[in-house]
Amino acid sequence: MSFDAETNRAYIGFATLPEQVHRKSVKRGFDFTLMVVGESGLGKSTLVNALFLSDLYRDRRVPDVAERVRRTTSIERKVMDIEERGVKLRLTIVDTPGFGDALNCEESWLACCAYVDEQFRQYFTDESGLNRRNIQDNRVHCCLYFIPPYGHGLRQLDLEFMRRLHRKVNLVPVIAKADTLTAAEVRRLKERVLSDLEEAQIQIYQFPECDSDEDEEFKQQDRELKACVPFAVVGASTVLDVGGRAVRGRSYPWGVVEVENPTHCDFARLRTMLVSTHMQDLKDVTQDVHYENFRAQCLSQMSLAAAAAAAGGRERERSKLKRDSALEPAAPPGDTDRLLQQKEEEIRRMQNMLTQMQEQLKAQGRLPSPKGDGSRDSIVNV
Ligand SMILES: Nc1nc2c(ncn2[C@@H]2O[C@H](COP(=O)(O)OP(=O)(O)OP(=O)(O)O)[C@@H](O)[C@H]2O)c(=O)[nH]1
Ligand SMILES: [Mg+2]
Repeated sequence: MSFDAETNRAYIGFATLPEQVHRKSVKRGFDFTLMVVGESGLGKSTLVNALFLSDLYRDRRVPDVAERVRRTTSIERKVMDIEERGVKLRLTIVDTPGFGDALNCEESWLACCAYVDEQFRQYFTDESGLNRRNIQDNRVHCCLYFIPPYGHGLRQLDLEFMRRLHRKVNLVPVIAKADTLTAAEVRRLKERVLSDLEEAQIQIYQFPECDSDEDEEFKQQDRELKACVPFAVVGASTVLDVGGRAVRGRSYPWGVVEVENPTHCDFARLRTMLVSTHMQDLKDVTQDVHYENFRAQCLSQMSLAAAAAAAGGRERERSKLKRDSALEPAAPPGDTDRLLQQKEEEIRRMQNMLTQMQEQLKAQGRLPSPKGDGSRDSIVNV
């Protein structure tokens, strides 16, 4: 036990627990998986590059029209290790080029759904295995769904995708290429998207309630964040010189749209949410809600399968018994006949003996009366 001179009190030392956890987590590093889904050309890759200051899609080849008509949604996984002030983050980006490209895009969601499930299944298998300590978590922690800016709300394709995935993954809808809309149009589209989601009963990622003891600045930031869902974003891969400042943006004849300027679009808020404030909550919800759902389903399927197997086993046992008993009469016919013959032989011999005895008694004049005593009856009954 030590003595704290500042507070003049004895202390045990567990106040350093947060530092221990911090040190351990930093040493281990963090992982996060982000999935980006949306029609081709909506700016998914450009946004990812801008979000993580990377150039992940350098050697990308844009498929021609004929190829895109036949195309099905493919899944492209890229992993990058980033480090910032000694903190390591292993970021996995799951891109879905080809989503909604094909002429018949009814089942565009299938590949994404299968991917999300597969990661859950892998985690479930690893967790039940021997090497539980070094599990690689590839579960999708967040899915950015890109809504086109030119429609009037959500289309059937958008609704279908979200309906299939909202119980599996944290959905964060974003309005793509918001620079193509006026401020009023952005507002209208956001309202429309929210009402479409509510009508379709689709549950997007809910930000956790802000603690009442948080400071006012944090609460204000939290309110602003919640108010701008779905995030209207602009992506750009070029860095421009604006009044001596280097900014990532898009240059138009009438001016520059600055990607990170919060008065131009919600890009900066989205990045703050994803990276600085809610990354851990997105992971927690994935673990506690979505993965738990998957795990519960798996376990109930497994117990159903076990019950069916046990019932099948009992049934098999019963029919085997039936089969065996049905087989019994057909047992070697020679044996049964021989047994019957032996019995008949014995009875006949005893009857002969009885007849002889009766004749002897008759000859001696000592035959009992017809009502007789028990002994006779008992002889006849043999
Ligand atoms: N106006 C505008 N154009 C953008 C924006 N973001 C990207 N673009 C442009 O849109 C085109 C397609 O961008 P990508 O990022 O390749 O689109 P994608 O969604 O990854 O497309 P696929 O990989 O085919 O699914 C490029 O020419 C980008 O420069 C944006 O916010 N506004
Ligand atoms: Mg792309």
